Amino acid sequence: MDPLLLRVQADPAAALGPQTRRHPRRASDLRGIFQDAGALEALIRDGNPVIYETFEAPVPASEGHLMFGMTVLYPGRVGDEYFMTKGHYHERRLTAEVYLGIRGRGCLVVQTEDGRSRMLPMEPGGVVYVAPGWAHRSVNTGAEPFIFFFTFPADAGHDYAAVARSGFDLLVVHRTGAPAVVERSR
Ligand code: S6P
Ligand code: ZN
Repeated sequence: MDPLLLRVQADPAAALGPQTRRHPRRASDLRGIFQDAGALEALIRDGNPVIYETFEAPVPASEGHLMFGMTVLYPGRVGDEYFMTKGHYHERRLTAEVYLGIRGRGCLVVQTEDGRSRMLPMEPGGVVYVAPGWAHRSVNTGAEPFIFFFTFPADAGHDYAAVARSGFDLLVVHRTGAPAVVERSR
């Protein structure tokens, strides 16, 4: 393919051009990730909103390429947990990823298969390096859409099943008017 020249801005579809691939995730796609299953079902009955959408550049998912794009994670909560992405490991575990905050506020929750976890706050201009082997999930802790840029080896693949089995140990919840990080009770 030819080189691409794009502008990172708060409107991902415009920034990434007409070939952008958009992947919306609705509340009904997120069963099993929030602690309060009843609150999620209520949200599904109440219009089943898009919780986040990913916009990917038209890059082949093959060796040598870097996939890149932007995620827009809308504000809101399910019970006391902020809206968040499903989260995944890369299928090829030894592949990394870079996130750059563009708009809004949030964080990345990351975790390894041997049980280490961290919460990394993100704001516009902040860069997070997700090292190889760390599962990652983003969380919108603010009142406006949280938009970030990402790039990773295009053939990394996504393993959602491992995260679905173990969950993340850290939860980002709304407590007395502000975000707080708590350990999930088992
Ligand atoms: C891909 C990268 C992001 C996420 C997106 C949605 O490696 O980490 O593009 O795909 O933020 O999250 P998820 O967990 O539903 O793929
Ligand atoms: Zn990833």
